[in-house]
Amino acid sequence: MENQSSDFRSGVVPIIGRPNVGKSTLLNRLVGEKVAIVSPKPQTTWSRIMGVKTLPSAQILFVDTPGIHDAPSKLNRAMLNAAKGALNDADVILHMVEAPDPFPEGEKVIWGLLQGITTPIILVINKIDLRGGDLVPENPPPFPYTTVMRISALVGTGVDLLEEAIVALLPSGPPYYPEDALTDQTERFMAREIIREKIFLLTHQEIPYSCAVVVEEFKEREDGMTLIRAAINVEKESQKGILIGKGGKKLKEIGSQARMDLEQLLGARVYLDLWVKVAKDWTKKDYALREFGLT
Ligand SMILES: Nc1nc2c(ncn2[C@@H]2O[C@H](COP(=O)(O)OP(=O)(O)OP(=O)(O)O)[C@@H](O)[C@H]2O)c(=O)[nH]1
Ligand SMILES: [Mg+2]
Repeated sequence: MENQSSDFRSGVVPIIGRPNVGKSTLLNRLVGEKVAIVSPKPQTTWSRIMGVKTLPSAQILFVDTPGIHDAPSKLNRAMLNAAKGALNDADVILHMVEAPDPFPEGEKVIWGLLQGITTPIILVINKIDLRGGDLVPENPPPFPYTTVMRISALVGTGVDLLEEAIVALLPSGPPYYPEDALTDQTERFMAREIIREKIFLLTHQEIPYSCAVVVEEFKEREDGMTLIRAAINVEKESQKGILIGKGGKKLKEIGSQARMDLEQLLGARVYLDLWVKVAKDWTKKDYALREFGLT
């Protein structure tokens, strides 16, 4: 490979943190493309998502993870395992917190996970664009970080400096992926995620957390159109009604917004067929989590 030389650096860099602190926003900003879905609701990300950044002298494999918090449900446990799993084989870890209150009570869970890990850990204080975000916390973080960086993933402030700090900590090594690679996700997986994002943006309360999207068919037709058929599994009949909406309006809106994003992603016209079915109490069943690709 062209940029392979003895001083090339490469490594795996997971981004962990509580829900909603801006991990997926940072991943997209670093990679320069939208590879992870983002919403104002906590627990948007349910699985690990890799984003590849290739620089002239380094390749960084960022790994976005589900937000870490203490909750007993099976789905949350699966999400926690996905986040924990990303810490294995990491070369540098980013622990993201948010300004203006970077160290709430919930942060203890994460410090517990990081205890004893010898990999360099960067504390990334995000959202410094918010009111009060420029204030430096009075007490130093109660954890021995390698370094502390302050950024706004949304605006871009400090992101270049963060990238430099990461590269400086990476080991020497060849690139893992071709230089134009952005992610290791399949188009099928990205289709699932895009549909989930629209559900997170357009529905409320427990609905987004009760929807498991399964892409059942993904086919490029001879006329150049891509046919995508996906089932949205909800936990109970009443949620089905809410998701479909009056006269099918809500589901249509989800479908049309998802279709627009999919067409942009695939560079092709998309026929998106969404249907809703009830998989009773799926969030409580191990086999359902497995079947829906969440464990
Ligand atoms: N003001 C401001 N908002 C931000 C910033 N970064 C992210 N956000 C917003 O914070 C919300 C959550 O962002 P996400 O990137 O989905 O957060 P996350 O940590 O991936 O969340 P989970 O996947 O739920 O764990 C979204 O509304 C973002 O637009 C930032 O730097 N400044
Ligand atoms: Mg996320």
